[in-house]
Amino acid sequence: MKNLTSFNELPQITFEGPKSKNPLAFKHYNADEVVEGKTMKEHLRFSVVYWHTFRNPLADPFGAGTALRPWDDGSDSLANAKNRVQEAFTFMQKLGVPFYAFHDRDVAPEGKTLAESNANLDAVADELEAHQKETGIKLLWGTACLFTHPRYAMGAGTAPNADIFAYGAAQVKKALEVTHRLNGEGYVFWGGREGYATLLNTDMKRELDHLAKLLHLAVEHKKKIGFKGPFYIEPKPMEPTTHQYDSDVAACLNFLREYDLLDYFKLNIETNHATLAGHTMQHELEAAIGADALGSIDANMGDTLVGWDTDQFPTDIYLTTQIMLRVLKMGGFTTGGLNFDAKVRRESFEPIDLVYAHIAGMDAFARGLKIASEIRADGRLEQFVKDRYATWDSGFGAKIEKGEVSLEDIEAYVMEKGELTPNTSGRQELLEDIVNQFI
Ligand code: XUL
Ligand code: CO
Repeated sequence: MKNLTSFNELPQITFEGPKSKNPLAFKHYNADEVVEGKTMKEHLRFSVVYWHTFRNPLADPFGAGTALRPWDDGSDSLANAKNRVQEAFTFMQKLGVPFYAFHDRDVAPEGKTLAESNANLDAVADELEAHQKETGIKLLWGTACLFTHPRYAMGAGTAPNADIFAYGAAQVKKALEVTHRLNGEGYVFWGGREGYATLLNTDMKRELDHLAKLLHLAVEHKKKIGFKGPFYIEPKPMEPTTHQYDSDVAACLNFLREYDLLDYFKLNIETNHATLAGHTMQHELEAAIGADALGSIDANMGDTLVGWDTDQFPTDIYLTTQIMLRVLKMGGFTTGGLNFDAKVRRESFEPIDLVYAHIAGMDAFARGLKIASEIRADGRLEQFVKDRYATWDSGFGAKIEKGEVSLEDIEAYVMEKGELTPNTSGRQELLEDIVNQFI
């Protein structure tokens, strides 16, 4: 499939099973296969991102873009933007992906004024709406790009200049309305430049107050226009800022709680952002699930040897297994999904690489789902964790949990019990071996 000029030339990508050697077939993702009572399609809710897949030229800080995209004339014209919609939907259809996601400026060109940008967005939204109707493909979430244009060099919601804040807020208004019009299941806030480069020039408290103000304004507007989907905050600790305020799940939850926003927001958690924050993806998912705030996932992975957001396609089976264990544990996605916020390598510059990359990610998650489900059916891991906390299930532990004892009662209990030693092993190595049995 070299020299592909349009995704129209592709065959429909179908499931051929693990033995297939056809690079244009799924080996594990079988959309209609039922796992734990739902089809794979319903569990995984895959989504293609407009920005990396259709707008990223594959440049890096040391070199120009390499991507060959024969359907794209490289111009910022409205006609080119509309033409791209056609290719994007053909691509998603051939892969059988049910959702997509976009920033306002990915789909439509920025105009000379906000009015012009809004008109461009409306014109492309007409195309998107028509293609959604025709194909049944849905919008997982929309968002406003508040980080590319030079006006946002110092942030939008946290800009030191009130007029820039206002511009950003106006852009959010429009992006939210277009997301609503296209029946988006959710709406994302990723604060790429909502942070600082140096504290020497920054009033942190004031900036945080402003960020919360922007989010409250958006909540008010969402109610006004009747948008029912959740808002998501997407944590990331840095890049492009030195410090991003939404640095990890715990920081986001604290911010949302402090500013009374928790009722309206869940989290959109991205693997490579978790690792940049010094956490595993599992950690971030657990932190969000514990607060009933896991909304959606930006599915990608980083490179352990490279210290930036490499946004690679998630092909690591251990990772996808760990993610799917958590998604199953929380009872599955509702409005969220697995959104491939991932880009092909600069070396993978042909159109067909976009197809291979998505097949790789979808197969890796299909395996993760099946493995996670087997681990759950086996039950040993879950039982181990349950047993580890058994002393809280009855007796004095249960009384502490229920709040029935004071520190005085506890002291008396300990005096009577006498000295203690750890009496259960953590068994990490055994547990890792159990996981390996399924992978
Ligand atoms: C950047 C990133 C964004 C958000 C949407 O690292 O992940 O693409 O997902 O703005
Ligand atoms: Co993302």
